[in-house]
Amino acid sequence: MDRYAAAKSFAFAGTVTDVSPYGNGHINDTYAVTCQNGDGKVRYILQRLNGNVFPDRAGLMRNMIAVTEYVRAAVLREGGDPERECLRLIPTSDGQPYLTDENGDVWRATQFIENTDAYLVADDAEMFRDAGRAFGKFMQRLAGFDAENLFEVIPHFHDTARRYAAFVRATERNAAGRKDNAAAEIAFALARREGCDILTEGLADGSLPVRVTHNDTKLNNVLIDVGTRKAVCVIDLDTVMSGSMLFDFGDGVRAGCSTAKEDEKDLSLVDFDMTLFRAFSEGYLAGAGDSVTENEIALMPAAARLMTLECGVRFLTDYLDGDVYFRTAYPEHNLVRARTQFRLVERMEALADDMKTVVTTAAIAARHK
Ligand code: ADP
Ligand code: GN1
Ligand code: MG
Repeated sequence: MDRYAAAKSFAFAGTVTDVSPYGNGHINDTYAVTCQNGDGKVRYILQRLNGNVFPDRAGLMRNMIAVTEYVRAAVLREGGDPERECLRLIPTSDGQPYLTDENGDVWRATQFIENTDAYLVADDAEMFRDAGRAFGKFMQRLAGFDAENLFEVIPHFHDTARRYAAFVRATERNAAGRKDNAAAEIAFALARREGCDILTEGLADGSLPVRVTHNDTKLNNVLIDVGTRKAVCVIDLDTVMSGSMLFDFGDGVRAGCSTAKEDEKDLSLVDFDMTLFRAFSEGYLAGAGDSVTENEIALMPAAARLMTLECGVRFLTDYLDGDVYFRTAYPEHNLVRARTQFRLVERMEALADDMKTVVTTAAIAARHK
């Protein structure tokens, strides 16, 4: 089904006049739908879910329905505006929460949260602090949600050891014949395999609490108000599953503390920004509330490095496999992305002591509020 036919199947206000590709997500096909409603225009977000990445989209949508209902109730209790602070699914014209077309593709629609933007790089530390607060708050709002009720959309999503095993298999398969082009990056990754199970081990032995986490906390998965520059709404709920707070904190740092875009080709522009790290750490802890444990705090710097390494390994794996997972714009795209991640890992290794000091200070500040 094409995007116009899909858009016309939803219970939008008014008549669909435009359906255009929107945003910078790597996974789903996202469109902005414009509808003419009387004299005004209303916009919606329409997405075709990636069936390769999400084989069980019915389970994914059950999660999304349950999570958005739960977050909406929390926003209402706090006196907030659920229309802006929480995604709302728009049903199809025949009252279904999403559409399955004749090819088996799954489409969903939500309200378009206007006057917001999704940023690839933070404009400044205050914006990034508030993004951190929003992601921490997201987890805090879901603290009472029973993780047992969540379907495991992508099993072992942040199991770095398994990501490494898949990576090693990809180097052996060399499916796209690209192994020689990536020799330096492969060596970089292999040299850092040890200790990659600290978070999964912590969850397994109970030294890290199992929480409901977002699992994809990159900066462009939180919408920022273009006027106030405050974080308005956490989006991209596809990977909400049980996990560690450190997945969310670490991935947020990975994505947002770089001085350059995730796919910057000029590595001399890619550095780890300690001011942004301080801001995100403070924001995240303030949002997450009192339940954060000492052990979680102690592992925050290591988690930032590990989630960055993991993401680099995933990009490199996809490069070796021939770009079968992440959306790419050119043949070297995944290799370029892996390089920026590995550059950040190197910088975090050099800055490890400073990162510890920042987190310790941020944790003390959060406790004294
Ligand atoms: P993906 O899984 O492909 O990353 P996302 O759900 O993150 O898909 O959506 C991709 C982009 O679309 C976001 O980064 C954001 O720019 C935009 N977007 C998604 N939902 C909304 C919304 N409700 N209102 C405004 N923009 C949105
Ligand atoms: C993907 O969906 P998106 O573009 O927000 C990926 C994340 C990666 C990220 C890297 C379901 O996020 O895990 O960290 O790209 N999402 C999925 O940019 O694999
Ligand atoms: Mg996204």
